[in-house]
Amino acid sequence: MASLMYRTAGESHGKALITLVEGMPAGVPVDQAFIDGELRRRQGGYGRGGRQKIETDRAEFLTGVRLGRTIASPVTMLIPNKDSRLDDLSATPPLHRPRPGHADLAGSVKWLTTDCRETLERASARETAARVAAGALARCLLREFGIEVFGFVRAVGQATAGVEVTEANWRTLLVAREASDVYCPDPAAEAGMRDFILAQKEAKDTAGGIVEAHVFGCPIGLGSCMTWDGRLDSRIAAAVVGIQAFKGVEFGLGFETARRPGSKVHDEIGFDPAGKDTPSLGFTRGTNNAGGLEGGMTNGRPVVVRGAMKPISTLGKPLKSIDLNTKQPSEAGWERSDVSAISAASVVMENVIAFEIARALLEKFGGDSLGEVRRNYDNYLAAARRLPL
Ligand code: EPS
Repeated sequence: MASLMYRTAGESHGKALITLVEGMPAGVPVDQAFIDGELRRRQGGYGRGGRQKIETDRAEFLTGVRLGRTIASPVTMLIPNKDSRLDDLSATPPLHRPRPGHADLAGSVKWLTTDCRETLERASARETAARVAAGALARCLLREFGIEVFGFVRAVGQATAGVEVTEANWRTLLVAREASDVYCPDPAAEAGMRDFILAQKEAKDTAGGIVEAHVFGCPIGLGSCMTWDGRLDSRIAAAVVGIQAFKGVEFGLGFETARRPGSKVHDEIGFDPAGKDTPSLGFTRGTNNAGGLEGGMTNGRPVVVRGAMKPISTLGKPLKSIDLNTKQPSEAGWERSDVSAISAASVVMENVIAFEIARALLEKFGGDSLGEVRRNYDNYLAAARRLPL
């Protein structure tokens, strides 16, 4: 049985994006409408450029699924690029003037070329569609165990959503988020976010922001403190900072924990027998400053992650750069892009986190079929409830 992993392939203006997912157990119901819905959500959001009017992303399953369920073989999904023009030099001409903040300069030197296009086509955030497909497929498995993920835009410019997300209110907030074209469930903050993005558009500038995700329903003990790369927070951090343009990640109270004394940080432990049949086994916490992770393991509280995205590096009013062929000063290259992709980034973060949770779930409860995973999951929770054995 392979451990759960995924790879992607594809360039922004190539024929298609491809996702390969290995290690899914047999029998997981594949919710095509949900996966395509996540792909559609990733295409949206205030501040997107012209490309999203061209594409209608949809995952075509090439392998690994029969009659709507996984069959344990590697799953491949194909997302066609309608704006496919990589082999047409007039449509995708060489770009010699690297954009500060983009992969252009480092990639061109690394691969010994002065044509930044060879790097930028793969570095492009278009590739995140393939990651969303992987994460959304993983969520089909997570749902079988009552694990749900909710992501949204927390801050853009000086506007910050004031909402507190809880297990009790997140579905209501989801409805508010769905009604928001910035993917922010706080209407007051949303207006400020939109204003900031519009101001950048008018100034031919760009915007980043902060996105947040909450994972509900994880049993205690996913991840491990035994190895650095078995720590679930380490994996989630890598997955989040691995998203194009992400520069930071924090969990729960995050960087603020470093400024406070321990008594104002750590979440005191209680027990409520009424909750003993839930995945948190009845252990309670008054606060969730740890963001649901202690010692690199889930502790029964929601996993809370924030990611910081820098502004898009293709500026309508280009920054100073040089021409790689002449080494003379020049403006950075410009081509069609987004003013802000922060709403899309919230969808991407939600789904890459989901994939890491699913990977940890299968490491703990792994089996060749969904039924076997479920039995392992149930046996573990039953044993944990019986403690002390
Ligand atoms: C991107 C540039 C733009 C974005 C793209 C990321 O593409 P284009 O050059 O075709 O206008 O739209 O993002 C997507 C295509 C997407 O689907 O998210 C870049 O340079 O990173």
